Amino acid sequence: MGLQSNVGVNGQRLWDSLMEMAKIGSTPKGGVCRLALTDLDKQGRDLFVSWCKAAGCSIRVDRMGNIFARRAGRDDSLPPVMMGSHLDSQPTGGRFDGVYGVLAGLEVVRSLNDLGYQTEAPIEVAVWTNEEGSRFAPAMVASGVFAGVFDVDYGLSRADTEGRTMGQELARIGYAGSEQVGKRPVGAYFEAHIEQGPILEAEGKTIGVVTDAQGQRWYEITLIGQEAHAGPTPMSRRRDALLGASRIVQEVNRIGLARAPFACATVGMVQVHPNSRNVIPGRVFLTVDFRHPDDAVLAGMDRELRDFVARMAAESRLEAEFKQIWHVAPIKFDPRCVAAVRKATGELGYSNRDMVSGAGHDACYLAKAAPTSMIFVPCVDGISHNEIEDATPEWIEAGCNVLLRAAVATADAIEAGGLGG
Ligand code: HGY
Ligand code: MN
Ligand code: MN
Repeated sequence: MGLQSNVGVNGQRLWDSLMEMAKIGSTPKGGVCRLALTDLDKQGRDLFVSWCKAAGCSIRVDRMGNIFARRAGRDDSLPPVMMGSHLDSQPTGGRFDGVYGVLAGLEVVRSLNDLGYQTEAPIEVAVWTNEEGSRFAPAMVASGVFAGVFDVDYGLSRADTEGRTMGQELARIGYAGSEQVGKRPVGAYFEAHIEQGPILEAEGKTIGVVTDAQGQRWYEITLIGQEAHAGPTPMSRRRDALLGASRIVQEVNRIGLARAPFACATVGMVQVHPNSRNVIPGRVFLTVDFRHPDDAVLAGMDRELRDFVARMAAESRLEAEFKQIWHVAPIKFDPRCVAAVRKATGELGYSNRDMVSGAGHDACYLAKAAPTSMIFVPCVDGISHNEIEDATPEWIEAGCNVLLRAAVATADAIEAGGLGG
């Protein structure tokens, strides 16, 4: 039992699979646009399922469209060791965000097949629906249902800006599975992902041993003023919703900067109505994304934003609808899984450092359902959520080698009660 010290994954095969998947929804600057539950997401899912079947896996799909490709273990009654991530992307997404964790999991399966190695517990590769939260909010909603954070009706009712729900879109693309969501034991979960920030590359480190992930709060704010003519309407009489929104954008940035270096504060979406150059905007919808590793600091950012919006709206004679649509607290990954990643990294001799994840990941919710941790690899210039997102084949292979070792060692040590009994 146990992998020989000189075995590893087939980095070229993994790279080729990533580049093949990147053809689906490819965009002009080398990225992808594969929004959740679109026809392109379906194409990516179908390709992944065909590869898993070719690798001898059985396939299950649950009611949230989460896909599980399973490789049998010697004792199939044991809870599986799961790896995975997401295939959906941002509108200007990259070739690695999410896809890397999914296809690295598949490469682990393919490598075990090459080695003729059967783990004690089964191995599963998971694809979580709508991790990005771009088309449907909130992010990570399907892994959240799996972890029992949201109920399945809430998940299926999430609607896009055209009013199409996840339930309708899952049925339309043929991924409305019948399996109940979650409610089954998972021995451990490992997610490989690009860092999506600059630290590993700047420090010349190959592996990020992820110990924690920061918390997030997402808001939707609608400001209501009054449409009026841009010409005859005196400045003093205006109720300009976009002027109000611009003040919120400034304040969001100030709240983040006031808590440097860890706080993050972003207004990513602004919809102006009627969006006509000679009409004073009567209505503006905007989103706010707050992040911090400390939930108490995040709560302070929340209070400051609420107070500011109420005060600014009153002063500007605007109405403000203020909704917090999501809060995920900071999480600590399971020390046993972190240790498995650290041990595998050490055996392989990769330079490494501990990290707190700045981005949210499905692993943040899986951590509520099973012992979980993550493996980061660098990305070029730390750029992600951008078509130019890039990584080197060496980084991609290294992270997958760590995933192979950590997952196999864990699957061979799983006892009926889960990791290490
Ligand atoms: O927003 C995030 O952190 C992730 O990319 N969904
Ligand atoms: Mn991701
Ligand atoms: Mn992302």
